[in-house]
Order: sequence, then C-alpha cells, then structure tokens
Amino acid sequence: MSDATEANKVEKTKTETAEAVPQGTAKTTESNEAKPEGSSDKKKKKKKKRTNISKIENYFPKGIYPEGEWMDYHQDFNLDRTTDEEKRYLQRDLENQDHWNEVRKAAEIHRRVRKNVEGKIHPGMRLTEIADLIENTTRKYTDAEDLTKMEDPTSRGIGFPTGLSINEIAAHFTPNKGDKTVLRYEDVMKVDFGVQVNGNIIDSAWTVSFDPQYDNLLTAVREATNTGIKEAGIDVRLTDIGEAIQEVMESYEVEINGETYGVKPCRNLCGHNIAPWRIHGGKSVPIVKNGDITKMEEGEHFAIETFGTTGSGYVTSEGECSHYAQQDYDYELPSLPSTKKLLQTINKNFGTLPFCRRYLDRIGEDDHEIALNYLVKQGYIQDYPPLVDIPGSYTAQYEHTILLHPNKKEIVSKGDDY
Ligand code: HZT
Ligand code: MN
Ligand code: MN
Repeated sequence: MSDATEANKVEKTKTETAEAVPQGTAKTTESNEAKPEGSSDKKKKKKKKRTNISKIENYFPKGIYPEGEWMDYHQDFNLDRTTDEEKRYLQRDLENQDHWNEVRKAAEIHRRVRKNVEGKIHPGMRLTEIADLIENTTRKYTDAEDLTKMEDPTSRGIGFPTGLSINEIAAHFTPNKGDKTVLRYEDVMKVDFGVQVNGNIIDSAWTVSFDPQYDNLLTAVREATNTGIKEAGIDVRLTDIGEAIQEVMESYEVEINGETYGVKPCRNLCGHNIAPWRIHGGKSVPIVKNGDITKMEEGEHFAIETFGTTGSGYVTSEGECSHYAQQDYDYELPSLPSTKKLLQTINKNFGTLPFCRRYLDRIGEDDHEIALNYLVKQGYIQDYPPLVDIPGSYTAQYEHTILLHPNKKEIVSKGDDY
C-alpha cells in the first residue's frame, strides 16, 4: 500500500485536535494542551469536515510545545567530553530553552498542517488547490492570515513556498498564477513546506504516491534520510553523512512498469543548515560521498533531506521559476521606481525568507514579472528554478529538521506519519 493510501485510512479515525506528535516523544500533558476557546463538539449536518483551526497558542495555553524525538549521538567522540566541559554545554543548552521552544512551536504547526492535508490530497486535484490548503492552514496556525495587517510580516508564518514537485521534478516547483496542473494517480509528488516562528524555520518534506509500484522508491529515500539523521552529530564530517546515505539509497531497487531500476541519490542535491530567517546557512549536507570534511557543530539546526531517483541522479534547472529569495540587505536600492517599490515590498514582507510569485500576487503585487526579473538579473534576488532529472524519471524526497543539542540530537519535526 502506498503512503498516501495508508494516510487516508489513518486520517479517518482521527479528529481535528488529536495529538500530532509521535507516541513516546510528546512531553505535553492534558493540562498543557487544550482545545481552542470557542471550539465546541456539537456536530454539524455537513458532509465536509469542519476546519475549526485557530492559532497554535490556543491549543497550548501554557506556551510549552512538545519536544521532538530524541536520539543519542552514536559516535564515541561525542561522549568523550570532560565533566566541566559538559556542564558548560548543558548550561548553554538550558539558556537556549526559549529558543528551542520556538523551534518546537513551528514543528508542532508543521505536524498539524500535514496531518490536516495528507488525507485530502487525491488524484484530480489542482496543484494550486493543494498549495492553498497547505499555506492557508499554516497561516491559520501561525496567526499570519493577512500580511498587510501584521506589524512585522516576517515575525511568523510560512517559512518558504510549498514545493509540489512531480515525477522527474525533484524540488522547487510550486504553481504560479494560472497553473492548471492536476495531480494524477500515476504521479510521485514531493510535498515540501516550511513554517517559521520568529525566524526559526522548520523545513520538512515527504513524498505522496497512489500507485504501490513506487513503494520501494519511497522506502529507499525514507530510509536514506533516516540514515542521514542517525549519522548526524557534533564534529561529524559532512562527507561521511553523504557516504552513509548513498550506501542505503543504492541498496534498493524498484520495478516500474516491468522495468527494474537501482535507486540513485540525486548527487547535486543536498541538505543544509538553517539560520534565523535563512533557509540555508552556508553548510551543505551531501547525499553522496563528496569529500567535504566540514563538520557539523553544536547548536546547529540542519535540514536533513535526501532525494532518490530512477533517472540519472543529476538535476538541472528547468522550466518557469516560482521560488525566489534575497540574500542580504546591505545594498543601495535600485533607482528605477517600479523596481525599487517591489524590492521594498519584498523586504517588508519576506526579508531573507524565500517567497514565490503567488505570494506577491496575494499582497497586491500582481504585475511584478518585469521588475522581479530585473532584480534577479541585478543580483538583488536569487532565483531558485525547478530542479529536474531526466524526462520520464521518478524522484522521491524525505526531509526533517534536526537540532544538535550538546549531548543528544532532537528530530524536531518528527511525527507519527514520517
Ligand atoms: C532554497 C529555496 C527555497 C534550500 C534546499 C531545499 C526545499 O536546494 C544549500 C543546500 C527553499 C529552500 C531552499 F525556497 N534548498 N530544502 N527544501 N529546498 S537548496 C540548498 O537551494 S541550498 C541546499
Ligand atoms: Mn524542504
Ligand atoms: Mn531543505
């Protein structure tokens, strides 16, 4: 059975306010978690399920959010610290509790959003509908429904555009205005969305398929990502993580329409560290052995993601771009008025967070094409076009955000779904 079919079955037995955290990992108690004010259990005679979602604070009146799944570091050198050193590390970790709590808040929203949508994604749906569903649910939980009414629109909300990348498209596709793409039964779709609270971004993704012949592809990639997570740790070399991921990924094969394929990693796609309001903080986590001896460090946030493919294992930039982000602010504004105005709007609403063209449409910048292209050409803004393997290939992705605490790591976005 495919993941999505399984999710459908599970979804039917659960209610809107059900715990969205894995058993044994949630530290929240009943007294911490509550139903939102004004919610009631009276049944409406409507066939459609109610979507009585409100800001996440209403479900957690004490403001303490559940921890993710804890995992020990398995490398010896992580246990090798002196007592004094360890005390200092633990002290620093304690001082960071408010920070970790904000990251967990974003992660709890991510789990709840995906729980709300995974059972609703079905063949025949337009990608715009799926994106709206994910993004509007994120907006409700983060209390960021109307950016124009927020004092600081970058203080909470969507972390980056919802990736809905189908088949040979591995990443960075989201529909632009007018896109009519419809999800089909035979498709393999990566759902990659982000939530941010105070600039703390949760970046997590899974793969949706309906046809069970892709199950081995999905399993290969899920296990490869889990391997990357297990391998991650303070002072671990990035190349060693890539090597472990590659070994697991390549141990799988998948039969599609009578043809057998070895599952390959997309060797030029990577995980990455995450910094405040920055989806990539400068370190890349390879998914093949690449010789990069850079190490992970204490306190870092990483998005561990892997991509597997039946294609060439190498992606290129193809097709119309939807994703954009600005790297820095320290520049002189362009003089051309239309361009200057667009850049100021982007600054106010997204800062350095990635955005897509639909988000510009939504805040009234619907005639942005020329100015946006100019800003990219001039280097103010970076474009992130779709990343695509060879035609006819199938790619899958799984991704989690992890925190490297002093003596253990936390898979903060872990849920009971993946
Ligand atoms: C860029 C733009 C976005 C970061 C990874 C990724 C989706 O491929 C260093 C390593 C959202 C994310 C990103 F709008 N990218 N994670 N989830 N895409 S990346 C990258 O550009 S930079 C990997
Ligand atoms: Mn992602
Ligand atoms: Mn990522």
